[in-house]
Amino acid sequence: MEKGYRFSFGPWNIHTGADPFGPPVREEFSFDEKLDIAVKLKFDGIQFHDDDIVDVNLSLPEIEKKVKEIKKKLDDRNLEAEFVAPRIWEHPLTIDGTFTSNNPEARRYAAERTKKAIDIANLIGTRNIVLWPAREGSYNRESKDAKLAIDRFIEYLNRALEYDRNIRILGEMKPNEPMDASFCPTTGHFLALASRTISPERVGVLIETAHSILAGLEPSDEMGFALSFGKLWGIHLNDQNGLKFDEDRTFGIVNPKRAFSQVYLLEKYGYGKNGEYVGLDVKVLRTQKKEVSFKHLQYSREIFLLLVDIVRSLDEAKIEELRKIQDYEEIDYYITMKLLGK
Ligand code: XLS
Ligand code: MG
Repeated sequence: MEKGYRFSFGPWNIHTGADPFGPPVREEFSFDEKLDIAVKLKFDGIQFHDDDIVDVNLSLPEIEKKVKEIKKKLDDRNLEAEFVAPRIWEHPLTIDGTFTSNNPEARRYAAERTKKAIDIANLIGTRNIVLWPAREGSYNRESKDAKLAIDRFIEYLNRALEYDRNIRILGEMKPNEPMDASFCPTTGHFLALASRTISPERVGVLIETAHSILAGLEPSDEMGFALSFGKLWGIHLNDQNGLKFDEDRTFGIVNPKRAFSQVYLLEKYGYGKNGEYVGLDVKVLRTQKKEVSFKHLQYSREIFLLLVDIVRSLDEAKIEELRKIQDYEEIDYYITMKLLGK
């Protein structure tokens, strides 16, 4: 814990630099090395996809054995699994999505794979299931039925909630990529959908900075929305330079003021006090050499903590007063000067 916050990242955040347009440019760190990097950089938790932990095609006893081994590696390093996310978007059956696919086999696959992810989550010691519905959208409007897609989305969530009465689902919504348009593009959409499930109290959100920006929204406003509903159970902090592809840059590196706004709100409403992690989802620049390919994690954490200091140094009464007289020019100047160290 530093300044009251616990930090996490996923093993995919340290990678070889392969992208849709080119091959790897660095050697992969081993799983154990990645855990050691987490310890060295003072992280407390690891985020997982189901298959980051174990080959999901193994038999149940084999899965149990393997997950136990991984759990021991975490315990030995004083690390915790923050969540498990079913990676439902890579199977050949799911080229056009899973639970919204027109192919009933793909829909069945989604349900089964998610049950497996839930079993793995239980074994690794977390009740948090993160759902990024990668391909649950369309390339062109008439390819799928947009109303039916939402009904199927709810049915999928219900099956998971029913399968295990203890898990919680954290929806991580994203408006596009790889699809042209996602059926459930934002936090608000997902919470509306959650209210129609069999256990709305076990459905919340994980908000990723870049995803909000890609939806043309302010990440801190999305966070405020979820906080007001008591539903901000996870975050993926990063940064993004406008409406492009999902860049997953170091937190605060593109737009420090936007990063500040997120920390300001998280700090004000006690994010983390119920065990929530400050999660990162950041990509290494392709140009980094292997031995310096985790600076994005180190600096994201560092920038977050520096912003916490700035937030804590603010004269809240002054901000309240300026809000009262509606002198927003002065608020902007005050905060900008603080960010510039004045
Ligand atoms: C992709 C998502 C993904 C999730 C985990 O855009 O951010 O990485 O965080 O499935
Ligand atoms: Mg993410």
